[in-house]
Amino acid sequence: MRYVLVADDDLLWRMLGPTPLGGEQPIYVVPRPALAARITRRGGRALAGDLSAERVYRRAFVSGQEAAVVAVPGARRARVLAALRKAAPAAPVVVVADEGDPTPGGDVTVLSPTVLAERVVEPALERALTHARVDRLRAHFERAERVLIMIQDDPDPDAIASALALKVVLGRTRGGATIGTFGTVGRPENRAMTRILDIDVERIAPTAVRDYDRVAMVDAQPAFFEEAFGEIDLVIDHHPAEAPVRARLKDVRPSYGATSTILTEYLRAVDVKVSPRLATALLYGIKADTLALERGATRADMDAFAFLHGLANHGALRRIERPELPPAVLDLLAEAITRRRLVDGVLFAHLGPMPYRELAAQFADLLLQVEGADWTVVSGAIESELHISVRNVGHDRAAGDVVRQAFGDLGRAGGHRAMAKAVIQQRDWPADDVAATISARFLRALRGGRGRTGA
Ligand SMILES: [Mn+2]
Repeated sequence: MRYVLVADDDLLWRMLGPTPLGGEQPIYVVPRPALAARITRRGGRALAGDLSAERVYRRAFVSGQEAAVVAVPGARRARVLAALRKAAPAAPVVVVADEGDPTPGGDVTVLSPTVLAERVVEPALERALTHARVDRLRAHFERAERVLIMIQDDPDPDAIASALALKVVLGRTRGGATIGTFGTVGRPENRAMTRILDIDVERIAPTAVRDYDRVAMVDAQPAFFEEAFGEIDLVIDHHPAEAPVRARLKDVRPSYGATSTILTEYLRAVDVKVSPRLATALLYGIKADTLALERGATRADMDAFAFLHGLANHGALRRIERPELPPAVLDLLAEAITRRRLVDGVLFAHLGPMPYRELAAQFADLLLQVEGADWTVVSGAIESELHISVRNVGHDRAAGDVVRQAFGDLGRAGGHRAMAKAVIQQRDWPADDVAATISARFLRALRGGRGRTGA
């Protein structure tokens, strides 16, 4: 589609230049031959003629279906539109007009200069600012031999993806920088992510931090760690700052739904090629942190999401999001299903000893598909701890509140609206019949009882 750009000065030419629009170079229609000559000299296409006469438009429109943009001020605009319409009655027309201008009437779309600035000038400015920011951080990390990119203790997809993206932004692919955590990647989806996308997350000791020349932190801030950090080199995060962020360079944007969105903007601003592997990681990071754009996602998150969606490997993403159950746990699941109890819409299942700590959460997700189960409460023991995972399908009581009320006096308990968990030391557990005690306490809390007295 070719565009016909009608203006009585060089405003449109200055803004848009000779760059193709809609796949073809646009043609400028201007009143002064000198301006048309200047546009042609600079590589554009232009026609000069009386903008209020039909003739110039007969030359500009070839098919009559070209889209026209008209940027001519108020008084002369009506005559310009009338002449244009005679030559190309079917052409879609966009008029650039001030908010106060009289409506041009007829079959045209009006675009205010403010909107033009918001859609064209602001994104370009933001991109330029981001470009400058990336240049600064590249310069800061350029000479470092050993670079550490720290993420939280139980790294989530947003953190893992952001760390991988920062490596790419800094031009330090495999081996050039360590993605480090003091903890381990726990949840099965997150383990699947690192395995399927081949991302190395290294467990490091707090004392090892000083072995690195440069330390960056993504999706977290130094104050979030129990271990003391001195001033580090870089923090990129979307959590609100709880304490002044001690870093030479920092980019903290609490309005963003995911740190992956910030890194996606970095990659786009400097035109780094985003591989399917990196796009998949970042897309999953944004999905996980915003519950697929349903929670706390902004315009920026949606833009990044749309950009990454076109580049990601969706087969890999499906395999990550539906983690496989190791065959060894199927017997456990079979037993749990046999011993399940469904009471007032709450499905209880106790696994007994379980092979890894995320299994209770995995089964709680799975069993929520059972008809009639508005809640699932799945428990299991590992090492010295009892883990209780709770899910609901949407309820007027938040899962986190109910779990805190039911088990808060015994150990760590809490969570969000739809998912929560409690972790209790077995020695603090008040009774022998674990399954019966869990259901009694949970139901009492759910029905509004205080759940504080022992079993
Ligand atoms: Mn995050």
